[in-house]
Amino acid sequence: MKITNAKVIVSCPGRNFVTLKVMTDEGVFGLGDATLNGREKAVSICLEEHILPSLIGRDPANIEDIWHFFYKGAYWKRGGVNMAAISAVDTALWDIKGKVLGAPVYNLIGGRSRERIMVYAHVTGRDAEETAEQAKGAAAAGFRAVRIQSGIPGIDHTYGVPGGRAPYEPAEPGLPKEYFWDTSRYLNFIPKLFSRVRQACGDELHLLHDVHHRLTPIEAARLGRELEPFHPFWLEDPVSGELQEGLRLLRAHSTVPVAIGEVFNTMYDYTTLISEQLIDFIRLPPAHGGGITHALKTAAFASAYHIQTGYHGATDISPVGLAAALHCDLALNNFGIQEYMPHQEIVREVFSWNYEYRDGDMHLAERPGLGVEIDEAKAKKYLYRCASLPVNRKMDGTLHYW
Ligand code: EZ4
Ligand code: CO
Repeated sequence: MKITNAKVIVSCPGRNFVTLKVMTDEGVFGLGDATLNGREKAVSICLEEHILPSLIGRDPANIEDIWHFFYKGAYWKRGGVNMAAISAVDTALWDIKGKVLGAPVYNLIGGRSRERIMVYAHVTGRDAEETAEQAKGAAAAGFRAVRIQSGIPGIDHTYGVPGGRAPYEPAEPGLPKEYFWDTSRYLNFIPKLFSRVRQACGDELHLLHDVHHRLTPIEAARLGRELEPFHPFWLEDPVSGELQEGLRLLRAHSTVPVAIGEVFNTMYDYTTLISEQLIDFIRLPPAHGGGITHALKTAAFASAYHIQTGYHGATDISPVGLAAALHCDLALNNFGIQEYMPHQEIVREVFSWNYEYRDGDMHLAERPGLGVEIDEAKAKKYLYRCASLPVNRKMDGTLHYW
């Protein structure tokens, strides 16, 4: 069997998605998600100019060899753009393998380890009161885990909280918007938010929160310690993850579980974090972390240290990328939880998929390969639109992490 052709499909049904389609001489094709929010064109050019010409002619069965050809062969290893491109190739090859063998991908990587995949919902409010109400509503609708993000007194715009009624979407049309941030107001507010939500929802609902990289290690330690009475399921990206050793400080002061790595791109970003047990959940999803091949290795490394998966699943992961995560979620013993942020209805015009949300869990239907389809004619109708993630400044204008 040979790869005869491959193409990159850039489409914008409500938001931009970059999808790779790999075709073979036997008519079987595979899909991979190459979406990197705000850097879509960089990944599509990387694929078209630097990767696909060397992919054509290879046997799609040899996934491990092809992975290493593009990883080691790039010479400039790692990096978000390169790894998003490699992830898409890898995912498409697993899709092909599943279709050729007539098996869902999860059956090729160990089979079902569980009946269902616990997901967490996104709960937001303009203030603590509204967030608590929304959390109660999500629990009543069947969710057993919710991520709580709230407007903060004295800060005009907060990460994760939509301005109007539309669902939250991180990238906004045009060039990056600039927002303002105040760490001390944030730190004073979040324990009050947790207290209010616990009061409204009781003890059982799992509560998660995304700090979105904004604290220093010692600030994160303070927050972790102050949240302990409310036993969060996790604190996500409490610090920007570049300084892995920084997490030692948080660990020394708090038992709050920590999730890190949605902006990472290989297991090497995790070596200190995992081997010193400085975190509890890995966030790096197959779509950005080297596809299914490398995600399995990262998960195996984590499993030796009692660390679980909690894959990133925001709307900038396409249905193809989310399906790749769900196959791993179903098969891995050290699965923890899966993020679920539903795509807009319009996304169904272009993609169809085999996963379904029901009663707090995601369920995967048994279809060969990944189980996701793309309608190329419809995809063409939705032209790429420039959109950017915002930047954040401290109140005095200093550029900070967003
Ligand atoms: O800001 O995916 O946990 N989820 C997140 C996301 C990220 C976006 C960036 O593209 O942090 O909302
Ligand atoms: Co996050």
